[in-house]
Amino acid sequence: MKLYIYDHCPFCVRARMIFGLRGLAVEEIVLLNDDESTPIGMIGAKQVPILQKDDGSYMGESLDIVRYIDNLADKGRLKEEIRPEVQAWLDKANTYISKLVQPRMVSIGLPEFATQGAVDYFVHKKEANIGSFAENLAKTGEYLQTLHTDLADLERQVAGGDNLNGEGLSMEDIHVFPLLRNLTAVRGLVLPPKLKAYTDNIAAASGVPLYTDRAV
Ligand SMILES: N[C@@H](CCC(=O)N[C@@H](CS)C(=O)NCC(=O)O)C(=O)O
Repeated sequence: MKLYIYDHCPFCVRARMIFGLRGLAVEEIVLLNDDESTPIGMIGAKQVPILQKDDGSYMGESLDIVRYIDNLADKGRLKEEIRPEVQAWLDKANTYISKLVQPRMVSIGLPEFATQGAVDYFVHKKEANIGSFAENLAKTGEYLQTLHTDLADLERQVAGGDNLNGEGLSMEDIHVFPLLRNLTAVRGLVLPPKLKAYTDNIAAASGVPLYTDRAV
């Protein structure tokens, strides 16, 4: 199977996680960010992740891919339940995380931004949503203050080291880890101890590396 991704894409991390966690092999292919024709040719939309199955057919939508691979692997099933407290955290964090993460993604050597055209495409598209990257970078301290308060809340929900709910892998892990992983690109981020151990453990178990060593 082949998985078409951008390295920075949190939805792609969901799909990458399930392969690693369930021990199934997949070939990861990173598209250039301004390559519209490849994904549109596959699923009719400029969007990743895209799974190409062994029969050649394509599947978009990260959670569909996660459930498909989870069933295929047949090594237990992810619990669907997301605790209301965790969902509330995701809803809040998702209102500002992209302001911290997106401006950094173009400067940490990711393969989807290997050309200037790909960088320009991303900057243009994302600045239309979050405003100037430079202004957002200048507000890092302010955003981090909010984030650290919110992470202290999430820390109270960490019930296990290998999975968030303490009972086994679940959709909570599929939703939360990709955000924490991308936040490791932010210099100055301090994860509380249980979240730090959890993030390190899921990175190791899933094979999705963190950005800690290139944080800016
Ligand atoms: N609902 C989709 C969302 C996927 C998505 O939004 N992917 C982003 C990358 S993070 C994308 O391809 N956006 C188009 C672009 O960046 O031009 C899923 O869960 O797979």
